[in-house]
Amino acid sequence: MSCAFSAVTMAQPNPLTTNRLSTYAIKLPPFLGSTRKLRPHSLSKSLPSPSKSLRSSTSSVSDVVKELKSNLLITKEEGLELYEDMILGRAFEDMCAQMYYRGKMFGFVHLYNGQEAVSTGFIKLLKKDDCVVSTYRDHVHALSKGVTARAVMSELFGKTTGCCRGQGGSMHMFDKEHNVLGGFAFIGEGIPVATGAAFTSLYKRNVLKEAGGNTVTLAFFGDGTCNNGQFYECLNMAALWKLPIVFVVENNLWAIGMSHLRATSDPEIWKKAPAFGMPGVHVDGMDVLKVREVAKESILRARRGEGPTLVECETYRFRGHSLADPDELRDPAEKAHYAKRDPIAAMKKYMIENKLVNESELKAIEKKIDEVVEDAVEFADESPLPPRSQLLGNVFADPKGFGIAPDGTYRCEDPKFTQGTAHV
Ligand SMILES: Cc1ncc(C[n+]2csc(CCOP(=O)(O)OP(=O)(O)O)c2C)c(N)n1
Ligand SMILES: [Mg+2]
Repeated sequence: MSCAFSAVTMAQPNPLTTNRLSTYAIKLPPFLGSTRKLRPHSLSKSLPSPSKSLRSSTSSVSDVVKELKSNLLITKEEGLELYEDMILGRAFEDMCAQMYYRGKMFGFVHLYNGQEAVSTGFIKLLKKDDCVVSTYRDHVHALSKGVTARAVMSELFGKTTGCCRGQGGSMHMFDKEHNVLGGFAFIGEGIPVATGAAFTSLYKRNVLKEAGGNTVTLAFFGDGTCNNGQFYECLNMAALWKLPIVFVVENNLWAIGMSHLRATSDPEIWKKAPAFGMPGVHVDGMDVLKVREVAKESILRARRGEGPTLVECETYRFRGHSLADPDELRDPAEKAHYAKRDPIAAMKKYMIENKLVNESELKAIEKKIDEVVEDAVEFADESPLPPRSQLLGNVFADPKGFGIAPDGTYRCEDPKFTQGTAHV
């Protein structure tokens, strides 16, 4: 499918130059389970809909993905790897919920349940040197990239054994060894960082002629984030410089309690890509095999030096926005619809029906992962808390600017430090 993306997104007639718009029937991709209908803003009633002409300019890429179905064959080993990674993500997050409610974690904690096919489908194709940039919903991206459950759990417990020595917490997973370049609490904040990482890779390859400078960066972010300016600025820059990056939108249809269909002028995010001269793809984000097919091509495109791709994965979160959210705004019918499309159950069914594995092999994986997660909790619980002297470490590029008193001691070592910093 090497040119599937470009065939769909680039070769369509330009609505600005053709008079025959009506030939290209409006075809909204099915926002599968959403019970919401697009409610036009009152202003738009009197205006011709700009999104209408945009919609008519391209056909749905989900059709292309459907055509791939017959090729969605994986080996047993690949299937088991994908299954194990998704089970790890799910079991880890379920354990986080338990630990959060037992008071072991602090601050906001955003879980990834339901979206596992996106992380697994993309990240399991990466090499160690490739980079991942995430959001505040970042635990599972870090796990898929190879950060250990111990390091992620300890980070959540605020312990020194965490991947950021307990200083980052749930929303700021960072791991140099695995090139996890951060979770980011401000939405959209990670997109320029990912764009910079992709630029670094290109610079190393083309200017410094470094061997191995062929890495790819994946930027993950949500549907709500696509209404932020940084998204557009980075699409422009990445397309202009043909950066080796894939922009992965995890469209779970909601931004906290705001429906994507109410907040976005044209809810089909993938269609924004051709405006920047890059392919845009819409894929069923509840199907790890479909995600993986699209991921393969977009990652390869980036590695071949053909530039960025925008991939919109339609997915759903099975829990509230964060563990502090009672999740009362989403329609129970919508939740039930997506619960039936659980990506883990679907993958299990696929592998068993295709006789790739038997039930007991999958059970063995589930048992192994339960042990990994239990071990992570015990490890995190027993790990030490950071010393007070670590408070300002890694906060300022030059700690002398703030953290060190004129006599050379760390200000945070002052016994009165925690009473407030204004006087120091
Ligand atoms: C710059 C900025 N503005 C506002 C917020 C508050 N905020 C936190 S999460 C969120 C919604 C993001 O939704 P989406 O991008 O769809 O991600 P999801 O939570 O669905 O994964 C907002 C607006 C923020 N974190 N950062
Ligand atoms: Mg969202």
